[in-house]
Amino acid sequence: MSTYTAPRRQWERAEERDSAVFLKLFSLFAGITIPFVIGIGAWLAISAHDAKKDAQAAATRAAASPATSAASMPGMATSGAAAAAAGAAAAGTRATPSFAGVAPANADALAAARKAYPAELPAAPAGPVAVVNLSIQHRAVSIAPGIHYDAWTFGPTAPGPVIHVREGQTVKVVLRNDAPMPHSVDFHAAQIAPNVAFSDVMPGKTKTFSFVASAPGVFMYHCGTAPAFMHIANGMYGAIVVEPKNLPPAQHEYVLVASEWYLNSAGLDGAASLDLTKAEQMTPDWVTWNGFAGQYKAHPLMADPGQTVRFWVVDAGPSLNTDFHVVGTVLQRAWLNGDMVDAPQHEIQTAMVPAGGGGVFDVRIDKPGIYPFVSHSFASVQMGEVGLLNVGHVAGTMSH
Ligand SMILES: [Cu+2]
Repeated sequence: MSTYTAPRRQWERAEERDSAVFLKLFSLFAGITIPFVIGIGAWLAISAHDAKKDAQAAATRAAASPATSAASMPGMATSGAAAAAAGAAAAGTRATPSFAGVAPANADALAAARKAYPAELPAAPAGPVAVVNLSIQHRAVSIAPGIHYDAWTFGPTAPGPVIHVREGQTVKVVLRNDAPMPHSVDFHAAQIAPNVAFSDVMPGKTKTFSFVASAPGVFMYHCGTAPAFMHIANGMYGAIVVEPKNLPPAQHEYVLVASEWYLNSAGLDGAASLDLTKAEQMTPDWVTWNGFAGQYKAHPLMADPGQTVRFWVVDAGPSLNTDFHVVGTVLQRAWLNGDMVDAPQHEIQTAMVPAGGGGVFDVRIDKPGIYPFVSHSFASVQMGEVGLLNVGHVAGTMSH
């Protein structure tokens, strides 16, 4: 017992001594640091006040003289509205109100008269090398009936052209920048050093790089110039199909690229630009298949009963996923995530296609009718991500 007690008392005494020393040291430390901390606090308060004043002044300047502000920001929007939005965001102001569903009185006539983005998968070039020419442009595009947007594009449309190659082909990309600011292209199908291949191309310049399309599936390509978020939101994306060997045949193959649009105005009278705050909050005005709300309602995709229809789906985002679903059937084959190395899954009701990802889906419909294809995340349908597959060339339409 004694052999146990004595060491314990020694330990207690040692602790008391340590406590006394600690209290002295703490008093000394506090005496030095508390006034210092108070001083830092006061300095931070003054700095925050100054920063707020600076941000407000910057926002006012951006709104007053948008073109100059945009030009002074490398990699940022050249449009005044986007620059103003960036300035406003710095000041902590809010996004513009929603313009979802805004439509002129003649919206149906405009939708019918407009030629739809071609969803049919184009043929893959023959030979070992597929040459892909992409020209980058800044141009106004139409994203819904009567709604215009100042887009940045690959080619004349957003999305850019559908690229179709075969597994194992070498893809030679020739990228020409006809826009007034740096841009680039990032191919998700490539396995390549991105700092070299995907680097910026200056206005008026061309760059060439090649990669071997060794991974089959359907992939996104997009501008990767910083901030890539803004470049994608402005329309710089498209789909590349890398067709695997020994794929079961399909009578119709359609490519669908989903994306969201975030507008700083309705886009009815003049073209809208990006509302960056709205994009950051992921509250789009429009969500589209192939860049135009509801275009395959006015111009349905066609098939005959009993035919296999293959959908090659990419979700370009920039931020929302697509939950692919065809009303009135199931996805008989579903290559989820665009994985075409492994066998597909079967009889799926809804398949998620993530932002920046793809999926390949076969349906075979025996009964004539009109079958909507949607994102079953239904807010996106409300904002335009809906089209129709007309099986058997039947009359009529269907809303969803
Ligand atoms: Cu770009």
